[in-house]
Amino acid sequence: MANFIEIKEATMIGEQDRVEELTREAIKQGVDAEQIIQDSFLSAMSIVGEKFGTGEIYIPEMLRAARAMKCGMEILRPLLVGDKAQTLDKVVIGTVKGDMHDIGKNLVGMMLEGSGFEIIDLGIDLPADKFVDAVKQHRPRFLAMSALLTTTMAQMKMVIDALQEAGLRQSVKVFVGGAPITQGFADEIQADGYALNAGQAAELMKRMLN
Ligand code: B1M
Repeated sequence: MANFIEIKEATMIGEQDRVEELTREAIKQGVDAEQIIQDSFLSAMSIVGEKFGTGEIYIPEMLRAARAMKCGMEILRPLLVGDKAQTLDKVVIGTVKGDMHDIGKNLVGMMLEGSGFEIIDLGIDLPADKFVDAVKQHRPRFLAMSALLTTTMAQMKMVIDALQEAGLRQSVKVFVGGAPITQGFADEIQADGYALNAGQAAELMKRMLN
């Protein structure tokens, strides 16, 4: 039986080697990758976020936990991404300007890739023109933006406006997501879609293709 609690605790305290070892063990035991993400990694990040919020831990600890989760996620990547038997369409994805958070964005990218999409990951801290250039260059069906800070979510609207100005708004479906983002906010900035989590993003985009 996989020890979700042990993986969670090792992630919280940022023990990368232990996280890798336990994640490999869990895979060998045939545990579902998405269950490890849900019950260990996301649960760890949620506690880390709470502890940061109450001043119990500081940025270095939060960063260590994030790095440990990333290591574990890399081990799970092949299981999430699969063998890419079919390619559905292109998705350009990135985290908006001023925002360095990329774990959620990476997870969304992996789930989309696993669902058959071709992912063009632009990275983090992206000004609007980088998104616009990528849409011009790659002509994707979807543009997915991630923001984790209440101070950076407004950047999403700036990207949508910049797409409009460049005459590209109608050529791409804009999806937004991230912890502070809501359906209401997505409607307000006239995004085409909002997803609460990575699984939902993949489902919604697949549905929109039909
Ligand atoms: Co930051 N941080 N952080 N942080 N951090 C939060 C977000 C925070 C809530 C913590 C807290 O105070 N409790 C808080 C934001 C408060 C707010 O704005 N209201 C916060 C803060 C304040 C900060 C700093 C400002 C701290 C400081 O410097 N004083 C700073 C900002 C740096 C910057 O970006 N400019 C900062 C820095 C960092 C680290 C660098 C240390 C690190 C990030 C490392 C990294 O990403 N490489 C970090 C971390 C790890 C967190 C927490 C603990 C965890 C975030 C995470 O990775 N979660 C976070 C607390 C929390 O979220 N509970 C916190 C796991 C991830 C899988 O979930 O990203 O939400 P998430 O993604 C989800 C969904 O949101 C959705 O799908 C994913 C799951 O399936 N989703 C999408 C995400 N993007 C999507 C895009 C889509 C669709 C769905 O497109 C269509």
